[in-house]
Amino acid sequence: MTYIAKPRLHHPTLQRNQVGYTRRDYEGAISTLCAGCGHDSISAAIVQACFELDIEPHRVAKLSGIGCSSKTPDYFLGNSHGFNSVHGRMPSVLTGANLANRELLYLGVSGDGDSASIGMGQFAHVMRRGVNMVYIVENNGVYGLTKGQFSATADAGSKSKRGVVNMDAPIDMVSIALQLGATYVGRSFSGDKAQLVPLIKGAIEHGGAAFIDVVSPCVAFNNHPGSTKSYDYVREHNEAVNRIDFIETRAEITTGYAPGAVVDVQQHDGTWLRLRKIHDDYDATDRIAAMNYIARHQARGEVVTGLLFVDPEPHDLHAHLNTVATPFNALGEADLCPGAAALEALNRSMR
Ligand SMILES: Cc1ncc(C[n+]2csc(CCOP(=O)(O)OP(=O)(O)O)c2C)c(N)n1
Ligand code: SF4
Ligand SMILES: [Mg+2]
Repeated sequence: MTYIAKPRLHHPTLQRNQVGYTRRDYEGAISTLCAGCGHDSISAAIVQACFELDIEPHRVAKLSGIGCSSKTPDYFLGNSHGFNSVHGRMPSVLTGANLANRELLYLGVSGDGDSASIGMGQFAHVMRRGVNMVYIVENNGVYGLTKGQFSATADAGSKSKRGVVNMDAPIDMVSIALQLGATYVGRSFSGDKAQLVPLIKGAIEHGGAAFIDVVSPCVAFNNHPGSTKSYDYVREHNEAVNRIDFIETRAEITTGYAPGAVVDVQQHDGTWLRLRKIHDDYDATDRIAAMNYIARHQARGEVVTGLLFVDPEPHDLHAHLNTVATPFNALGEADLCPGAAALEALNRSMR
């Protein structure tokens, strides 16, 4: 319950990271979600990724919409900035915050209802504009918070808990993100922390629009036979194309893999993504091939996971708009008010 405060005491020998924080410093309030909800595992993966990357919590801004998934930023990174926006409108609030201050790490957390139903338009534009962020959709195929209606990601033919069959075609968030130009696209499963944590770490270091679709079963409304977003279905149909290791410097890269078994991709900030191939024919740097591969396997009912696409040289919105690097709150009066002559020149140029 949220009114029960989490004890702040912790064991004095708890491991600290390079910036002096323990894992506890990245946690938030006690979760009020249902026991076993996939969303809580995603929160734990975010905590672990930020702890391991030595991120200072005050450098992070968490943004969300409305839903059980959108409540989760209360349960991690309790010392970071946070804004719980309106249903489906997180992307525009995140875009505005990012434009005002590019020095924070923007973490957007949303649900399949929040992003693929009411927020589809906003989702599309934040991806195509290349906003520098980590955008996570906690995808359970239903509106969990409002008691289990099908969302737009529910597969056609899948059944609700009451036996109703969904007849509408599903929206595949990963395919849409790829088509819209996202430069880092992954899919994972809340039950696979070994895959999810490095995917989040790679996304944090990416420097462009990074999107991760995480299948996250809703134990209250969509975890029964007939659901394609249940723990059992995803375990049985999970087709991982690669395993990603996040490596901070080249010096840490060790070999020992057969030639062709791994691909090392350097991101623009100097970090490395090591992709251990599971499917030889999968190339995570080829956008069109990735879209084809995902569509073919999806038609067979498989859930393709892993790092599905990465462009190691992303361009973000600030580069497109040629914005000033200094955060707005650090600009002085002279920068913000260039004077009457400058205004007159600007007005003249528009006549
Ligand atoms: C404008 C508006 N319309 C509808 C709602 C009702 N509503 C709240 S959460 C939600 C769906 C949430 O689904 P999802 O984003 O998938 O989150 P989940 O609870 O499944 O994690 C809806 C329809 C609302 N809060 N605001
Ligand atoms: S209703 Fe579903 S999505 Fe919401 S907390 Fe419970 S299990 Fe999670
Ligand atoms: Mg949902």
